[in-house]
Amino acid sequence: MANPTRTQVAIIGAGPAGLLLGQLLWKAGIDNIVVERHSADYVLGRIRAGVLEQVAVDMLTDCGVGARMQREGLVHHGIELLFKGARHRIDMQALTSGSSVTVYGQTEVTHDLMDARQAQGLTTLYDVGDSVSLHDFDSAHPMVRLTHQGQSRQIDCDFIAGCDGFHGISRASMPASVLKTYEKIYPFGWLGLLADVPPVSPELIYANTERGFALCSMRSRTRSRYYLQVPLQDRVEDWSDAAFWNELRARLDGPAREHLVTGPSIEKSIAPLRSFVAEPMRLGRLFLAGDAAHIVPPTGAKGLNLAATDVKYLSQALIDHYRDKSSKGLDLYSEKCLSRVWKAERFSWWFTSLMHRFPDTGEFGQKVQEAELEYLVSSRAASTALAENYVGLPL
Ligand code: RFL
Ligand code: PHB
Repeated sequence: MANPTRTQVAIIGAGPAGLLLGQLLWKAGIDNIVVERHSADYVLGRIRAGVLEQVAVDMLTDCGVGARMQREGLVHHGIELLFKGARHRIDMQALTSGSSVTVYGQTEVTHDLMDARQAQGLTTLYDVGDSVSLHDFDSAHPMVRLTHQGQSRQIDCDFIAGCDGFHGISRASMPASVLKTYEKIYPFGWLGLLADVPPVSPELIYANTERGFALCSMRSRTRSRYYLQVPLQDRVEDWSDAAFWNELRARLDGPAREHLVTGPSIEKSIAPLRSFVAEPMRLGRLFLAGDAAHIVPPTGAKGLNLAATDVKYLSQALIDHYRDKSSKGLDLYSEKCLSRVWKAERFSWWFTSLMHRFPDTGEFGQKVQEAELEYLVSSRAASTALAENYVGLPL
């Protein structure tokens, strides 16, 4: 084995949570190493989130990686809800005293963070596969072992940040006896398609239709991202581009149908929908952040944003530890994160329940859903509740 390497914080996972944490710590002079199961190209090839809350935008700007997002990100002041064939705008700006969201893809966020990390000469060990194991995080001297480019490596550190997503090793390394998990699986998935065609409308359209949910989103003025609710059994191979466009068209209203521009897909994938929380988010010197600790269904666009706020709390707690020798932030980390996480879980579950067709809902459930949608767009109080959750609750 090569000589042990020493760093202050070993970060597992080079997704947005891990890379953003690395950037914030570097800015504060805290040394860190990121280890990633896959290659950088593989990470960038996963098409995921598209909507950033202002908190996430501010974090990226403050840590010096916001320039391209400021230039290319699209600021959205509202969203549209489509049901019973008509569209209703939720004016988030008016309902929340001026808040907005920024449409800028997770791929771009990740790209900007990877570029910054490389320019700063920071160590990222890619392609470590399943070799990572975490040790002694219940002591003052945690360590990470892995194999990189055929060589066994040991990283001695003060802390381990588990930013390795839902299927990572970090949560799995915590003894089951100390973890309590909460989970809800939804009886459908989202089929997503990315294409270089102009978006059907300037703002996002969330559609509840007899044929199921649809979402019209975008990555830029020339690149669209669309989603369809599909049964869990569907496989992406079963969906030709033509079948996707036909089904999307059938779920839109007249004007959108007319404006829809179709084209070859760049990417197509199916994601199952899940709500999940693991408590606590810390054990000794191992801290979980982002999808490693919690999953929300994508309907509320909260997953990446929650990862960013976890990282905000964690970076601040680590900075306080090193600068002021204070352990308060570290001790409160799990509690502070979970308070925000559960509010986002509630919102994502509620918005998912409102916008999708559920196989077992029955006629009564269907009528109640319609009544709630009508109430939502006709009551300022109800619209405000949607708007303030969508743009992001205060920290
Ligand atoms: P990630 O992005 O999964 O990154 C974890 C990284 O850890 C690596 N890894 C390991 N590395 C080393 N050793 C191991 N043993 C490892 N195991 C795993 C993985 O390879 C990976 O690179 O988690 P992170 O950083 O916490 O980020 C979370 C976000 O990716 C996620 O919450 C969002 O994408 C969710 N999400 C959305 N969030 C939003 O805020 N707004 C949206 O509009 C939005 N839309 C979405 C979404 C997620 C979707 N899918 C596919 C689930 C739309 C979709 C369709
Ligand atoms: C996306 O653009 O990928 C996206 C946007 C809003 C959502 C989910 C996904 O609620």
